[in-house]
Amino acid sequence: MIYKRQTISLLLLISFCLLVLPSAEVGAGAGGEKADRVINVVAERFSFVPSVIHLKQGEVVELRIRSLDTNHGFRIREAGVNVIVPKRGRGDARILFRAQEKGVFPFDCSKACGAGHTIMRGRIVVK
Ligand SMILES: [Cu+2]
Repeated sequence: MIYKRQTISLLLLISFCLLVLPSAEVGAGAGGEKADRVINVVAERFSFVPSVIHLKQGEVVELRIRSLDTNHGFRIREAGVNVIVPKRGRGDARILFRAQEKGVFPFDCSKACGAGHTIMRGRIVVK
């Protein structure tokens, strides 16, 4: 019975790691890769500032997105990124973005935040 209990504890620990580690990777340069620079982005109904982010191909940047009001979302469909930006005073959302290819990568708010939610968008331009 003791053996069984230990097995269950181990399974719980593994589940915990599986659940927690992938989200930690979204954070500040975790997972081994370091950002070349940090770009602060402010979210507020119904815009992101800056709304256009210019990057050089090959750059790795950490986007730190913080809200001045309610919860927002920050989604870059092409990069498979979709995070919640916590409401004012609750910290920020951090993502590592690798500018591997040239192009325009639109981002938008993915969390319904009011009447202008659908116009809350911007783009990353990689040259
Ligand atoms: Cu929104």
